[in-house]
Amino acid sequence: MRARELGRKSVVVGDRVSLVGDVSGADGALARIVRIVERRSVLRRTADDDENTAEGRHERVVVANADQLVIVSALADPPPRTGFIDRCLVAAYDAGIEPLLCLTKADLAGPDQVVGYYAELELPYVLVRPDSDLDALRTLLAGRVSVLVGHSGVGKSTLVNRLVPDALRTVGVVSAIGRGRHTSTSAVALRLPRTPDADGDPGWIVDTPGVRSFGLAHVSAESLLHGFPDLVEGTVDCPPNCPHTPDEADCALDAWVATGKADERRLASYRRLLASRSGDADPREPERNPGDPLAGS
Ligand SMILES: Nc1nc2c(ncn2[C@@H]2O[C@H](COP(=O)(O)OP(=O)(O)O)[C@@H](O)[C@H]2O)c(=O)[nH]1
Ligand SMILES: [Mg+2]
Repeated sequence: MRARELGRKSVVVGDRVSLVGDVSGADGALARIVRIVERRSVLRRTADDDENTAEGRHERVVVANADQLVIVSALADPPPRTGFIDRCLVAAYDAGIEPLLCLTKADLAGPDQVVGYYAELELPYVLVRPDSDLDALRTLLAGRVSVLVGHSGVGKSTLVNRLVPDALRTVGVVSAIGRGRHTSTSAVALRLPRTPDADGDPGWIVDTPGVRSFGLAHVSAESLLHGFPDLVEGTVDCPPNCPHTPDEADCALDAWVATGKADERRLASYRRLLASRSGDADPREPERNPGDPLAGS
């Protein structure tokens, strides 16, 4: 239980805490959380993008002390949404944790389209198919705390069950619109099992079934840009306090993509996120970029 002196400060998954009381771990043992150790990283989200709404102002910490954000995206069924991935990259940068793209259902479609979109970034990725061994992924997870995020239906629970056979995460059914069934909502940390051929700490994964996406109302425009490292250098020639919006005639980003320094779809995606934060984006499909399979359909 939480000590009264912690007040309303909440303990989240990943927190390191000090305990007082019976720390034997035996059935019925009672200990009190008296201190939350300073967090090394904080992954946050707001319910909405717009900080002018009540939802947008409601910011919460999802996971503390994570090292890596594993963005799980299917290559098909449901199709990948680069808008969602871009949004996760911003959240990872804001949290100070490293992104890893995990592309599932590689048996159904190839990765070229998605990987090509991120060609200018040093974004590590792994491919997962039902019959693939998970060695490459396990290596990237070893020794760290990794948070898994992804839309439902992408195969996240299937993956967690393969990584941690005791986890017993419920595997859902992908319906026609590509959404699986939601069965639980709170984040849970799972210790990865030791493998015979690897020594050292296999790491932890944190499954976040309730997190469908990251609202970014708490992220400043400047931090938002850092989720797009391929665009950062392009802003050097912008006028002071350039908002980087499409109607800003002197924004240097248009020339940056026109001369091939970055993919124009990335600039469009950045501007869509900027717009969603000020509340004037199309709210229907905020995570779909033109060029994504099924975009606009
Ligand atoms: N073809 C294919 N199907 C997969 C793969 N991984 C998961 N699935 C299927 O996708 C559906 C949704 O999986 P689930 O793990 O519940 O997704 P979650 O909602 O992200 O947790 C299930 O029918 C899985 O059997 C994969 O690599 N390839
Ligand atoms: Mg699931």
